[in-house]
Amino acid sequence: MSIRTMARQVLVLFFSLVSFSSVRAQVTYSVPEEMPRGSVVGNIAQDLGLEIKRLKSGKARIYTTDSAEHIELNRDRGLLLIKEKIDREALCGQTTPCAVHFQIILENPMEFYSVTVEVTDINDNPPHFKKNEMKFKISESAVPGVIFVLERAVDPDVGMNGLQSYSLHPTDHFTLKLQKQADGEQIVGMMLQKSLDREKKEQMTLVLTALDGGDPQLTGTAQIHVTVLDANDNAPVFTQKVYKTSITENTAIGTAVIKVSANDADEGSNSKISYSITNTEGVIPELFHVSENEGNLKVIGNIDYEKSHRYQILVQASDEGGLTDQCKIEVDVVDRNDNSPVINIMSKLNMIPEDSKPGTVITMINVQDPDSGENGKVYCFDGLCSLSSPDLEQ
Ligand SMILES: [Ca+2]
Ligand SMILES: [Ca+2]
Ligand SMILES: [Ca+2]
Ligand SMILES: [Ca+2]
Repeated sequence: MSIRTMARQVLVLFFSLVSFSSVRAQVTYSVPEEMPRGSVVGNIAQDLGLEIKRLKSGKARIYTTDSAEHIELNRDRGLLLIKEKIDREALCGQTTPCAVHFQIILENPMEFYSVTVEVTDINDNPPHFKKNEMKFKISESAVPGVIFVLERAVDPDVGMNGLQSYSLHPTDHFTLKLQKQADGEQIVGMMLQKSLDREKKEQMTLVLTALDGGDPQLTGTAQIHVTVLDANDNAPVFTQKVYKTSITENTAIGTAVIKVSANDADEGSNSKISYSITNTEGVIPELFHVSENEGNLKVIGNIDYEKSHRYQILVQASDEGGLTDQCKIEVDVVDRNDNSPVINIMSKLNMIPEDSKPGTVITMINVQDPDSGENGKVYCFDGLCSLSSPDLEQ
């Protein structure tokens, strides 16, 4: 006879005999989950007031409709014992209280007793996160107060052994934010409390800890990796506010004069710098050009000392987000001896009387040289104005 057929017959007998068999008592026991096989649940003979010989003669046995048999009856000792280790979480999940119900059946005469074994929870599960790593990419321009939802932890235990609280570390930029929903579920979030700065810290790792209330307390952790995305919050900065250099006049077109340089603490296009001359008036744009990408200043026109001794060039550095800085290049022009003296006869006598005395002025001449310094000094010599200057000697 199969066990199933036997069970069905016993059940039929219950219904037919229930009217004249008697339920003497109802017994309840309480055991913690995870007790090892053979552990004593209770002295059923004593608690039901039955002698061991009655258990034997009545062929006392357990009847349960549950296919899993967690408890067994030891007739010789009159004890209920753990047959299979009971996992409260597998048996009842989050339902409380958790109990196993069965009957003890005896024959001659027929009797049955209801037994309830309540299974109490032990803290045998730490809270855990399904994914123990969470990744966020957050712009450094994110405004404090914004909340990022985190993954919740799960603890299959119940009551105080279940999930109780969370903690988040470090808290220099983010703080933990817990919000209870209408349905009782909790939303776990981290709130930005202090602005991020990619230029100071691009990556950060926080640890979210979930705690239960068991004794001892168990915990589970997840790592939160935050990548701070760049915003264009830094303007370019020139390495010098004023650059000074000099060139000789008539410098060949295309000659490099000086290189200016600016830095930008941002990244990517937020730090890509282009240079340009901002003087709009005067001759500067016709004489000088700065290369957009490198900041090289070159001569593109004729530099003439006699027109200007010094040029002040304003150069702007802009990043692609439109932030700028400005510097000044002071270019002194060094004179070259590029002008010969010019002699102009201001007045002269066409005829000289033969008795003219030595020292008589016969011609007034004007000698000019536009060069400066030594290059502009003119020397005149006697002997029909054989003029000489450093120019003429060259
Ligand atoms: Ca737990
Ligand atoms: Ca448990
Ligand atoms: Ca920038
Ligand atoms: Ca930035």
